[in-house]
Amino acid sequence: MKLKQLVAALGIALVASSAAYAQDIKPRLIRFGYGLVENSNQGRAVKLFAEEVEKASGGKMKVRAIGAAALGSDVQMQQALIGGAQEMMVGSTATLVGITKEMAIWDTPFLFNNAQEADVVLDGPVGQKIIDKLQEKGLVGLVYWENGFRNLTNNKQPVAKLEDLNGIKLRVMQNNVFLDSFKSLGANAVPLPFSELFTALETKAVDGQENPYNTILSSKFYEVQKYLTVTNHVYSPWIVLVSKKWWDGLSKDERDVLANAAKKSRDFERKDTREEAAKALAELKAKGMQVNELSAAEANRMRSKLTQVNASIAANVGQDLWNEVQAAVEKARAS
Ligand code: TF8
Repeated sequence: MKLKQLVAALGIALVASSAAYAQDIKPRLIRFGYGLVENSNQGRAVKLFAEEVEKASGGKMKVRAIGAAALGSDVQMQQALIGGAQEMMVGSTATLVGITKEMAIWDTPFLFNNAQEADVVLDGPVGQKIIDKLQEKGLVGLVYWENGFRNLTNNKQPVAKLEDLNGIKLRVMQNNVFLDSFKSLGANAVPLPFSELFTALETKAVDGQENPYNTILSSKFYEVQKYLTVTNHVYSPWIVLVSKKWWDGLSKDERDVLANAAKKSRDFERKDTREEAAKALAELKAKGMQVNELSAAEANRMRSKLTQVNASIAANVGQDLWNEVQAAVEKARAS
């Protein structure tokens, strides 16, 4: 090798190694917990997130995805993140209300008319403002995913009118808005973690529950629930969370890897969820569920009962934030 070539080769080697060093990334193991099964919209998106993180970090950051609530219910995992015993999770915003009261805004019945409105508001400034509130509680929120529009199932009778809910023992998420909403509909609302729901339905400890079609399908609720009523009573987001204790020890590059992978997972998850939801109702019927739609009159009666909780949500999250969200929804609706 001539001297000139040697110098050139050395130069290339130097540039290459400094590029690797420019990325300040250490070997990291990320325990990422979630509540649904692996073969669900949630599980598929966690898998994509894990792949993106590994790719972008040159294999240094490894995500160990742990589904089916094997690390605990949403509430238990949130506490593990706050304490620093677990790095990441995805779960419902509804179960965060006890930690960050502003999250209750996403429990507002009929807040969004469609998923596009939800995307614009959740990804916009007010969605970010609510995510930022988590920091003082020891959590970092990265992105919202779609859980989806919730629908009612039960094992007692078809719910065609408001009165049909009387006395139905209905599992709700561990959250006062959901508790109050379904009590005001006349149901006997029982808060339970999702991880206990299938067994509670199977053993008839509760008669019914409410969740998006995707979850009714992936969690096999059709095996233990006969009737499905199309109510679309609320749009539930999921939120991807990081332990702030752990996050604070990461480099800027490591944080960027997570934030970018989270955005990719969000786009993938929403598309996947919507495609699945579009087919899920037919599948649930094929599995034997009896599906009914509410008449316009009954839907309105339910709607007016459910929206009675709006004033208390506004009082809890603060009137200013409530107004800001309403304005953002109106803007999204008009665009
Ligand atoms: C519920 C939620 C659940 C989520 C999931 C376990 O009914 O809709 O789907 O919390 O992350 O609890």
